[in-house]
Amino acid sequence: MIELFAANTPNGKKISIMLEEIGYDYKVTKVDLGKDEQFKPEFVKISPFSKIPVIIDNENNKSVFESGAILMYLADKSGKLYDAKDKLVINQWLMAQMGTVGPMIGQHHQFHHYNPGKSEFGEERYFKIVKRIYGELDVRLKESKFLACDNYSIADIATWPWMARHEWHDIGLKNYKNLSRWYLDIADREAVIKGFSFMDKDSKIPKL
Ligand SMILES: N[C@@H](CCC(=O)N[C@@H](CS)C(=O)NCC(=O)O)C(=O)O
Repeated sequence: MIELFAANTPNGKKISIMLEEIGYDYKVTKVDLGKDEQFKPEFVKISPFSKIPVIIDNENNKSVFESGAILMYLADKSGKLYDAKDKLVINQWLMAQMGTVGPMIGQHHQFHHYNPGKSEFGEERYFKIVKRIYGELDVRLKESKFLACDNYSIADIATWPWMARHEWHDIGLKNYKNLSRWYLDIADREAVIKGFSFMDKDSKIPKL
């Protein structure tokens, strides 16, 4: 049994989707970020930067923080979605999500969605960066079925939940043919549908 500490955000959904994909039993503990629960001392012990997601593996009592590290841990443990022959390329696309896709889209959410009108500079800067990321992902997905290789992997699981907020981005996912094809293919997976609604049973994946 895995205990998942999370909130209903793209970083949280990466892990619920992964747990559904590998078919593990898991229990979700909600960390209410609006109530600053991430700063509670008992949570900081397992999450030194006070961020979700975190897991505790009850089999060995280990805790893991950072979504990329959690995905690698669960992939290694289950032997799924992280093929040894593709590891080098999967690592690159996973790290690109962790270092670029997530942080930049996260800033775009802050300026464009949550705080419009507060900073013209911030809105323009992150709109432009995220638009560029859409284009770059589209180019990659023209040459490759999935982000890292021909097989669905933890790199796709890390990136997809960020694109599932495409309605907030106002960039027009449907105009990016290859990115749309990848997005919709993954959106149809049973594990993704279940993992997406892990905190809100009524939530539906947005289509194009
Ligand atoms: N690099 C981290 C980022 C996690 C992250 O930014 N989590 C956000 C929610 S999506 C959070 O916990 N924010 C609370 C805070 O910073 O106080 C990861 O991928 O796990």
